[in-house]
Amino acid sequence: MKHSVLTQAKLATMAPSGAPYGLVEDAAIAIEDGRIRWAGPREDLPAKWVRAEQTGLRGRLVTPALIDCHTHLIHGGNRAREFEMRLEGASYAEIARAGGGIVSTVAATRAEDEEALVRGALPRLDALVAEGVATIEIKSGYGLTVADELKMLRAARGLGEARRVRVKTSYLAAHAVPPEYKGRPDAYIDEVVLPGMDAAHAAGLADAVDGFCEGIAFSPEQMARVFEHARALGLPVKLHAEQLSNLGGAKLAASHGALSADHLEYLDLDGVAAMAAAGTVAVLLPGAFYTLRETQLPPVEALRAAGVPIAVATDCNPGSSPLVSLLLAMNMACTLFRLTPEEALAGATREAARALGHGAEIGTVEPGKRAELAVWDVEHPAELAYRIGFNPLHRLIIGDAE
Ligand code: DI6
Ligand code: FE
Repeated sequence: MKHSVLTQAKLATMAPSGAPYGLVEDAAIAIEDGRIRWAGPREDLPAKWVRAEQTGLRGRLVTPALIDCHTHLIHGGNRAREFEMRLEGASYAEIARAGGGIVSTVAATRAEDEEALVRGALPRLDALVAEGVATIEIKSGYGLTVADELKMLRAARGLGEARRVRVKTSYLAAHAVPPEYKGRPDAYIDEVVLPGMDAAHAAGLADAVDGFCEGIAFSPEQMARVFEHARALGLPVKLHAEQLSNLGGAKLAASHGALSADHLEYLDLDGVAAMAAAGTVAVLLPGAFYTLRETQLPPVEALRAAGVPIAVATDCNPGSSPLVSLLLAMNMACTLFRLTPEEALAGATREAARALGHGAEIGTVEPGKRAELAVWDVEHPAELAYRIGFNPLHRLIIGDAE
């Protein structure tokens, strides 16, 4: 049995204990067989752990390892040219209608094989892991044929094998209508999205099903068909909703018991209430808000008042959020959306775990959960969201302290 004890830690458990951040000033954490067995004030450490091998952390801050619960990490090419076009005045929707946007990344992604996709994504994954990320969600959605969507999902799984990181995949064939189905979105759903979902599910490649509900993508009626199919397979759903306009996507997602509804700048009170009732997590993506120079703010105060859990993620993608830093996403969530630093850290740990349907296993430092911890060279947890472009990670501990 492998066991060890971390001591001299300042511990932010992020468990809802009443204390801000669940903070314990002089803490000890006992780890056995990859799980947290005990965490609390050092002076209360049970006798059975006192004799175990101890690692002193010299007062460093320990938090749950970070979780990036919404990324498009796997993709071919980049969209720096589109960045230039936006600076010349074109809007995201105009570029999409002109055949740029998501569809241009589709061409680049179709052109790469699985190995090239993994190779291209590894530096991005490494940047996130270097900041303390131990779990990452990765979507398909740039293949848009059955074979290319499966290729993306296999590449995502490949990343999880290449690094010590947990990858949760989302099948996002309902991301855009590919050029060969232009004007025929329902045929695309029937001929690609639904059969591809069956194939991804049969191969164990999809942990959830996602979609983009928007004027430039799929209507609520179309997404409902996709969700019904997912639920018949027993797959949880989530949705890109209310990013550019309000089509009632969050409400639709909530009515299907969605794990999360993401973006949400145009969410209305009806949608907030539906999410609260369903326990659907609001995933805020300030990197896309920033990149698109959006001015409509997500209704954070209403989400809070309704008790909707709020997560924060990078949305790392080549178009609307070329952001490869979860710490910076946390900072932006505070400065742009007025989250507190505590909410931002909860959003990248506890609530991100819930958004992935994994809240029982990860996201807080509590007995029974996986021992996945980030150790930081900071004095207070508010520092994690406070600095811009600085990485204070000391080390990531996954499993038994090594
Ligand atoms: N909303 C987004 O922000 C990403 N996908 C989506 O549905 C953007 C994807 C892209 O622009 O490539
Ligand atoms: Fe996204």
